[in-house]
Amino acid sequence: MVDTMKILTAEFIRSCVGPEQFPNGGLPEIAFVGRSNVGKSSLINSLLQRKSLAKVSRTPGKTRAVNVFSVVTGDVQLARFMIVDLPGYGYAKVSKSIRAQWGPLLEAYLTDREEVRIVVLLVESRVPAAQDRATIEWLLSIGHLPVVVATKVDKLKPSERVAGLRRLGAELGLDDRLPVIAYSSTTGEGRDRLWTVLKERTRI
Ligand SMILES: Nc1nc2c(ncn2[C@@H]2O[C@H](COP(=O)(O)OP(=O)(O)OP(=O)(O)O)[C@@H](O)[C@H]2O)c(=O)[nH]1
Ligand SMILES: [Mg+2]
Repeated sequence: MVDTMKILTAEFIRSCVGPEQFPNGGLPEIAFVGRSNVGKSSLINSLLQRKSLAKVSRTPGKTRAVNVFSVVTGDVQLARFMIVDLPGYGYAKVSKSIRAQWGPLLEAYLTDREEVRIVVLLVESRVPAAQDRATIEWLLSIGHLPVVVATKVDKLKPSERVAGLRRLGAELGLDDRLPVIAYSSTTGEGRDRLWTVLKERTRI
């Protein structure tokens, strides 16, 4: 059966530049992390089937705050929740002062909030960053088993796909607990699979 998620409403709530601005509604939160330009905002739009809810940019470092969206779906398990678009890490061209500001914000968000139910880590299919592996280790160390998504799979040639995704898993040090979900925001590939995994993870 195709597990298509019906999105009833998806709204931008707030752009937080400090922990005091994080929402306090107590709803479960699904956080999206990954390096700058990996495709986080595009994937959120694709998942929610909204064209430009989250701002997409060719310039890495576009999302500099913690952007929160509220979502209502037609699904009983995952009916109301928040989607959180986190600033991308590891982009050298952004000024030091801005990086010094968002690093602690990202850390405060991921370590201190009980509402964070699932962390989705995005890595680029063709170019995993050295930092991605360190991020996985850090997330595990603070108690989050991330859902790992390989973005922009439309850029892989069909002939490179299987080997490419396998190599990616190996480079990231992943095992059976952490399968990689191949995703393309351009074609919508992986959308149903990712929703299925998110629903499984929130079922307690
Ligand atoms: N071909 C292809 N391009 C993509 C895909 N997803 C995103 N892109 C492109 O990658 C660039 C960055 O996308 P964003 O969604 O803004 O990336 P981000 O991770 O939110 O970036 P920051 O906010 O800077 O951290 C844009 O030019 C997108 O059009 C995809 O699935 N396929
Ligand atoms: Mg973004």
